[in-house]
Parts: sequence; C-alpha cells; structure tokens
Amino acid sequence: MESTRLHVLEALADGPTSGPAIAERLEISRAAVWKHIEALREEGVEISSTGTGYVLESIPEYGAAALSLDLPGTYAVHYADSMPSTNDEARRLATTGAPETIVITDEQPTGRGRLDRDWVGPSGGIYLSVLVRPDHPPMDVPILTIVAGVAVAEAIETVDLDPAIKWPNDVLLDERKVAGILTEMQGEADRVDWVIVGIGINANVERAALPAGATTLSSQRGESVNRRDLIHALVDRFDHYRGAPIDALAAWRDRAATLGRRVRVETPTETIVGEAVAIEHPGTLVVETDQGRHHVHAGDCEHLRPVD
Ligand code: BT5
Repeated sequence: MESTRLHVLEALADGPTSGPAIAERLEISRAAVWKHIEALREEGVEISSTGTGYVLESIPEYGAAALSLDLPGTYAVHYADSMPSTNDEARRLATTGAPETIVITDEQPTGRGRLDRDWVGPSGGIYLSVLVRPDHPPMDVPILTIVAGVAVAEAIETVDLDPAIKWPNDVLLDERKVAGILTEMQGEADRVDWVIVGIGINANVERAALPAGATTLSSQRGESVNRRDLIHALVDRFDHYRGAPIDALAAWRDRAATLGRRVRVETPTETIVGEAVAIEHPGTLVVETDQGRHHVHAGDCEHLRPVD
C-alpha cells in the first residue's frame, strides 16, 4: 500500500480526527487527505463523517488496508485481488531492487508448487510471498522453509486447530494438506541476493475446489477464519523465528508429522526408504536405513505404513 495512504489510515485508527488535523499531521493538502479517504472507502474501509470528524468504523478482513495496518515487522505490502503467482510478482519486485516486501492476493489462478507442480488457488485462500534479503549464505536458506512452516502452524493454532508439519514443506490438519510452501532464491556461491518464501493456505475455501487429500481451515472449523488476524500472526512468528533458527527447529520438531515415521524420500538422485529420525540445521532430514544414516537436504517425502 502506498505509504501516505497507510499514514492516513493510521491517523484514522488513532482517531476520531478531522481532515485538517490529518493534513497537518502528514504535511499534505486537505484535498490529498480527501482523495486518500475516498480511495480507502473504495477498498472497503468504512469511514463515517461526524461532527467531530472522521471515524474509522471497520476495515475489511482482507485487502491492502487490512494487511498493512499494524502489520508486524518492516515489510512493504503489495496487494492485488488476483495475481497469476505471488512468487512471480515477488521475483519481479526483487529484480527491481525492492525492499523486504509481502506480496499477497485473494485468488491465484496459476499458482506454482515445487517441481513445476500446480497450486490450486481459488478466492478465499491466503496466497502470499515474503521477499527477504537475508545475510546468511545460500546453504542456510532451507531454514527459511522451516521458519515458514512453523510460522504457518503457529498461526493456525491461534484459531484452535492442531496442525502438524510434514517434511519439508507441508502443513497438515488430520493428515490432509492445508498449506504448502515454495522457497526460491537467487544468489552467488557465498551470498544471497534474495529469497522468496511463497506460502499458500487454504483458508476460507470449499474443500471440493481442491485436489484430493487437501483440507481447509473453514471446513475444519465449521466457520470462516479472519485472514487478517491469521496473516498478522504468521508474519509475527516468521519475523521472530527468522532471528532464532535453533528455536525454529525446536518448534518444528514439536509439530513434526514426519519424525519417527517410515518414509520414502525421492531426491533428485536417489530414493531413500527408512525411518525419519531427526531434523538438523538448516532443515536436513536424517533417515535411518539398513545401509546407515542418510542426510537429505531436498526431496519429496512420502509417509509409509510401519513394517510389522
Ligand atoms: C507446495 O508444492 O506445496 C508449494 C505450494 C506453494 C504455493 C504458494 S501460494 C503463494 C506462492 N505463489 C505461488 O505461485 N506459489 C506459492 P508441492 O509440495 O509441490 O505440492 C504441490 C501439490 O499439492 C500438487 O501437485 C497437488 O497435488 C497439491 N495441491 C495443489 N493445490 C493444493 C491446495 N490448494 N491444497 C492442498 N494441496 C494442493
């Protein structure tokens, strides 16, 4: 959201306040204040005009205003009602030198999963990409997938659901996928230029609109969730765990659906079958097989039935 408009919204949130008072506070003209107020109203922000000035009545559950106001951290917000892929839009912003930004949409007709798979994105979900410019080396970037998984899980816990995390990037409710994460990066051998952590959460979406094996927050709760609150919780947790990777791994272990399970992991070069026994920094899965321990950095993981 454009920064002056956000400042007008913040002034309204501190209100009631008058047009001239906002103009003075922001050092802009009264006409400019009026223009921003009209634009906010068009976005669905309810602002009434009373004898004492403007009163902020309500903000919508989703959209640029809803997400920008009181967003934790220092991220810019880039919102549109529909986008082909928030990861692609974040990449475009990254290459133009944008600062750390959250790109977000309500509907994503051509979202991407890993390995060129599709991510189904009907209206009502949460589709967001966090563009970050970390100062750690490229080999540590997978920790951001762990951080995101934990942030999503803890955000979902705020609506009284009990998620589990499947290595490396799925968040599950009752063994069904409710969220997925796609992390992409650009950098050199020793330096990260940017990382984009794409997060899709099936929030207020019909289960029938999704692939088999998927679930949604609204179907699990029997009522819709407030996406604004959920995203603010998610960003707060993401920001916290980014700076505390050891804590992120511990929080991941607490919710791990994969540890202690028999798994089949497909890596780019081999298939490993064994018991998932540990996760290590920066997100490496340790699998115990008949041939010994394997440290798996990336791959697709399937949970298998235990052998009797
Ligand atoms: C993922 O891939 O789980 C990563 C998904 C990342 C989506 C976000 S949304 C915002 C950002 N912008 C993007 O364009 N992408 C990111 P993967 O592990 O490869 O899982 C993909 C598989 O999950 C598909 O092949 C389907 O089987 C299944 N799937 C597709 N859409 C789903 C959905 N909405 N819910 C649950 N499962 C789904």
